[in-house]
Amino acid sequence: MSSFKEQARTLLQQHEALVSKKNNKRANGNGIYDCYENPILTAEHAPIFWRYDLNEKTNPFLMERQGVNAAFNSGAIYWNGKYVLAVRVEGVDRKSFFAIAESPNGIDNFRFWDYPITLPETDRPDTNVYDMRLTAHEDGWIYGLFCTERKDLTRPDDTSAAEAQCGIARTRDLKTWERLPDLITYSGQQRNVVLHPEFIDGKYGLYTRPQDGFISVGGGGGVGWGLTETMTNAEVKSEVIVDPKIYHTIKEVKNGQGPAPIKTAEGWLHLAHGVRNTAAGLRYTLYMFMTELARPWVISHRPAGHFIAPHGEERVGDVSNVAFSNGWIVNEKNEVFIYYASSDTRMHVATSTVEKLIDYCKNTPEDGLRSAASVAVRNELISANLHLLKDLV
Ligand code: M1P
Repeated sequence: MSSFKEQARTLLQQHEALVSKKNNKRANGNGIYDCYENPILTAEHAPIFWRYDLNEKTNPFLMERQGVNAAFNSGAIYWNGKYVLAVRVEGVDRKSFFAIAESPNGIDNFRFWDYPITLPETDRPDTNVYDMRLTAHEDGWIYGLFCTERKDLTRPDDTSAAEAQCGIARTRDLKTWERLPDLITYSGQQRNVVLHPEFIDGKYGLYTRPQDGFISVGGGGGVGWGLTETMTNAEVKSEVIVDPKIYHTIKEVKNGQGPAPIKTAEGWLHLAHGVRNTAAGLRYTLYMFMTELARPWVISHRPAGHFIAPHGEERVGDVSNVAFSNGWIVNEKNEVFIYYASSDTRMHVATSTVEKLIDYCKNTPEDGLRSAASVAVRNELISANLHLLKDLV
């Protein structure tokens, strides 16, 4: 065999070993969810044939011709018994695109479909697309709402000036996608827009995140809520902030809805990200809240603090100190698979159950917003526990 063939075969074998690696649960979970030893998707999970020209004549050095930089912020859906992610894949050219990866068990063996999603453009082409939220809506369509980023044409001399808006596409098979006009709102820019899965009085409900600038939300921000008559020309005429950013909390600088909420008998479970500033830069963590069943925009339970924060190796990546989620899955056994990315680089899973997440939301104290209030609520726990200790040791 030629050395080219041998090298190519080695690449394929190494890739297969990575993709088929078993992912074991980590010991010593926190009772709320379990974490796993390995990331479920990385840049190296991208198929070899996406990256290398495998023709010896045109690529005698077997060079990686089109490198992949990261695989992160993935939408998720339970689809024909498979755990399916719409992954944000970022090439080394910094352009993101969406690609479907599926797994038989939700924890390992995620494999990309052969081709990334071919996403039609609008009349104003996207420069970059990312962070798709998948919603199987009761109207029968699967919607993918994502951020479409374009140059801010009002600032032609600033090569970093960008504009974020909500792009919308829909599909019935995750293969063929129909692009719809971008969402119209009256709030400057938008990112982290998520479609609620059920009609509200015959209208579509959207969680929004109004922002004044591209990175900074400015005077805007918070998780917003609005209604649109149609998704084919979606327009939210008025937005209300249902979960504001708050001083000296994990969502002090900005926040945003994660995936579409999960419906339970006791209300809707929500996952979101909150951002605070530090001397080392922004820190993104995930938090949860619950909303009323009939009014999914009204919060009923607000556990304090973060639910998932980047830990260990997760803390380092292209944008360090970031945990971000835009996808989770509940299966027929009410098990919940929380897909989160670390540091804009790779994907992980944490598993829990609907029952545990409701318990977490209902029984974790709210943020008292002052150190003294935090001490008071911790003292309640300590005094209730102290006389129980002797029975436990
Ligand atoms: O880099 C961290 C995240 O930053 C943005 O999120 P937000 O709009 O809340 O600041 C997004 O670009 C997201 O993709 C990214 O993970």
